[in-house]
Amino acid sequence: MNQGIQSTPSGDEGKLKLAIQKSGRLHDDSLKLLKECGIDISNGVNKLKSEASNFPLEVFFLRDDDIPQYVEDAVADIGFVGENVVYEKNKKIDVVEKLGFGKCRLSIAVTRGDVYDDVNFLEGKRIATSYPVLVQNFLNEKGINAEIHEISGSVEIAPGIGLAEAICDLVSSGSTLFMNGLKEVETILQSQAVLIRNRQLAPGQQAILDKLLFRIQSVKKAKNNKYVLLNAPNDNLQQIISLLPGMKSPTVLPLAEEGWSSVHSVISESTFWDIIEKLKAAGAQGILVVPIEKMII
Ligand code: PRT
Ligand code: ZN
Repeated sequence: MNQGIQSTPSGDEGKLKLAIQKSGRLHDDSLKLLKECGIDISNGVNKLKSEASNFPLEVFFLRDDDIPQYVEDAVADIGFVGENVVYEKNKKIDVVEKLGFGKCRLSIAVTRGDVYDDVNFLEGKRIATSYPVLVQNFLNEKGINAEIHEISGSVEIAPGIGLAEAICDLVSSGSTLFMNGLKEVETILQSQAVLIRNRQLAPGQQAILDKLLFRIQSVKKAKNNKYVLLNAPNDNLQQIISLLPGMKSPTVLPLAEEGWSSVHSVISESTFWDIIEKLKAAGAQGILVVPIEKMII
């Protein structure tokens, strides 16, 4: 539904219009990401739109389901929205960047007592979902015929009230399925929030998007890395340095105490514990691990 926002096809080349969720699971993280990118947005309750005070960005607050259409129609130039919504709506827009929040999966679940060996269980069954397009694609891929019942909310109660034998819904912790006596049997999509864009941005708007993307990527890199400071005995310095790749190579400074050095470096979250254990084994002491706010490479 158009909530009174008018499309401006000619656009304002000096400004980018971003659509984010008005309220719900993606709202706070969308604003947090903008803040981490150094962009100040005043977020009044019941506000339809807001302007950044220090970046050429106008933010529209919308229902997540409407964001792909608004971006296709150029009412908004870009949007932050879940991949589940993007692929269900299938609009003519481009996905530009994964944003690292709103992570969940779209899964098929059946009653816990059912014996589910494989996807053939679903043949001839009724599946309740708010994602009919994605479920139909999945069934086609697997060569299964099943009846899809589209419902807009509380999908998890469908088997209990005799509406369907299976459901397909978003899952994060799994507790909603558990509380409703269901078990997850197939994951059809892994999803997170992504940045989408209109396919015909003016050059000025593309330049603003590039700036925003540069900031988003710096924030994401920083989150995936830690700054490490440690004391190393000079005897083992080479071994310790070889464990620490750093952005170029680690910084090594002499300590006041003879025979010791201070080593500084950046390590990635994914290899963090593995490397820390090896550093300890190599004689590193006083290891400090510090979060990084931004990382510009
Ligand atoms: O009003 P509007 O239409 O904007 O909001 P909405 O009610 O459609 O969406 P909202 O705020 O619930 O979710 C927005 C987006 O958050 C989704 O489109 C997903 O991209 C993402 N997301 C991440 C989730 C979840 N995790 C999630 N767990 N969206 C919904 N859920 C629901 C799920 O539907 C189920 O009811 O949470 C329940 C399951 O959670 P667990 O933790 O019990 O497994
Ligand atoms: Zn929605």
